[in-house]
Amino acid sequence: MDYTDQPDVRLPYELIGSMPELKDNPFRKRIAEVFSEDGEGNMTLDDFLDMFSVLSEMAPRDLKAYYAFKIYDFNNDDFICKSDLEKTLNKLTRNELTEDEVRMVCEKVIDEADLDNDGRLSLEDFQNMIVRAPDFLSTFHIRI
Ligand SMILES: [Ca+2]
Ligand SMILES: [Ca+2]
Repeated sequence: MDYTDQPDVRLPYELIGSMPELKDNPFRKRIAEVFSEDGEGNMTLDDFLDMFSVLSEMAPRDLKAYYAFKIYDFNNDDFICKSDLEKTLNKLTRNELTEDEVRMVCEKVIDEADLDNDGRLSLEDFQNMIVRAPDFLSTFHIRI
């Protein structure tokens, strides 16, 4: 693929989501949305390169944490609230947990990570959680 003469060409999500690096990732659609300029998963070449540099093993943890936060913030309101967490968990576990189990885990996560007690996770809460639990990002399959 040579896009050098056509910098505005976008790679459609259908193509991105079916790449071997992403096709088994339950967050592929969200990942593509977060990194695409149009927010719908269709990527310019720049979007595409950004995505791969963040997902690579070389990317600094803070950068990964920042994008993980955006990926889990499904409704894009800059907080991870209970419903975002429930969606995240359901995807991670491929819907193998019961509703009660999901609710319990979400409550526990918010309980432990919500440092300013507003019932939801800001980027700062989330980053603190990752510092305390460095396995978090790999457990949560953000590595590709
Ligand atoms: Ca949110
Ligand atoms: Ca909070």
